[in-house]
This record gives sequence, C-alpha cells and structure tokens, in this order.
Amino acid sequence: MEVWSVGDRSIHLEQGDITRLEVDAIVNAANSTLLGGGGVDGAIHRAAGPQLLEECRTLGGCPTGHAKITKGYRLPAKYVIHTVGPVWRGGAQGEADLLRACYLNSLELADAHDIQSIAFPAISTGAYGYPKEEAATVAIRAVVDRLPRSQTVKNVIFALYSESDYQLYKRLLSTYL
Ligand code: AR6
Repeated sequence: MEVWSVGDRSIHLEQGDITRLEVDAIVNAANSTLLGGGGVDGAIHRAAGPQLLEECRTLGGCPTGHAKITKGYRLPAKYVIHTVGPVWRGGAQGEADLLRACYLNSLELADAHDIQSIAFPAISTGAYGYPKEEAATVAIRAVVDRLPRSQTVKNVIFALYSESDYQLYKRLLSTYL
C-alpha cells in the first residue's frame, strides 16, 4: 500500500481484489446494459449477490462516460458506482475524454452521496483494450484535478489487480505528485 497527499486529501494504491475493500464506494467497470459481464464487473456481481442485478435492472442502462449508483448489498462497500468506459478503437474516437468523464462523473456521484472513500479499478484496460499506461495517465490526471474540489471525498484508492499495474501506477503517481 502506498499513499500520496493531494492537499488534505489522499490517493492510495492497493493491489488485489476491489470487492474486498472496506470503503464507502467501489467503482464498477460496467458495460452500457449495466446487466453484468466478466472481469471486475463479474467479480462485483458475484460478491454483492443477486440483489445488485435486480437494482441494476431498474436503471435503464448507462451511456459511455456516465455513471450510476446502487447499493453494495453483500459487499463491504456501502455503494457501487457503475461507470462505462470506452472501448479502445485506436485513440482518435474520443476515448481519452470518455475515460476521463468516467472518473469525474463517478467522483461527482460520490460527492452527492456523502462518500468519503472511493476505490477505482483500471477502467477500460481489460476487455475494452485501452492501453494501460495511457489509461493510467488519464485516471491519475482526472483524480488529481478533481480531488481538491470534492465536497465529501477524502480518500481515493486505485485498486490494481496485477502487480504490473500496481507498479505502473506507483511510477506515474511518483512523477505527478
Ligand atoms: N478487482 C480489481 N480489478 C479487477 C478485478 C477485481 N476483482 N477483476 C479484474 N480487474 P475489465 P473493461 C481488472 O475487463 O476493460 C466486463 O465484461 C482487470 O485486470 O473488468 O472496462 C463489463 O461488463 C483490468 O485491469 O473492464 C464490460 O463488458 C480492469 O479490472 C467490459 O468487461 C478492467 O478490466 C468492460 O471492460
């Protein structure tokens, strides 16, 4: 675990399964149906239990770059913020702006729900094929830009599944902060 300060807020790095984190909210890298899938989405639905899918069915999907919130059910986290990252199509299809919007809109929802700690996976970098270093740069910039004016969020956790992703974020955060 590593920690960086941004004013009186902080950014943490954790390696491992995001579903285990005891935070107010975890972010799901969902698809636009919000009806589940593989990767981190599958893991979150398995850990939260079937009530999560029931609530997701009431939401009517979610456009790319937007975010919607549900309860966390059996997760240690109180909430799940579902956001839909862009599919990587070479980088000239607005992917960076859409990915940035995922982080900003998730943080905005967190503020609206009095969330103090929120954990993000590396959105779009699995099934959606976004190159890892480019995605990590977008993620870190969005959080570093937005965190100082967040109302309630005090701690942002980047939850990286692989050791190599953890090391990538560590290197990039050390150059930014
Ligand atoms: N905890 C943290 N990170 C995880 C976990 C976990 N339990 N499991 C996987 N990752 P992906 P995407 C990492 O494919 O690229 C789904 O089917 C993984 O190593 O989950 O945004 C959705 O329904 C990678 O770094 O999400 C969509 O259809 C990161 O999570 C589609 O995949 C994101 O990989 C979304 O694709």
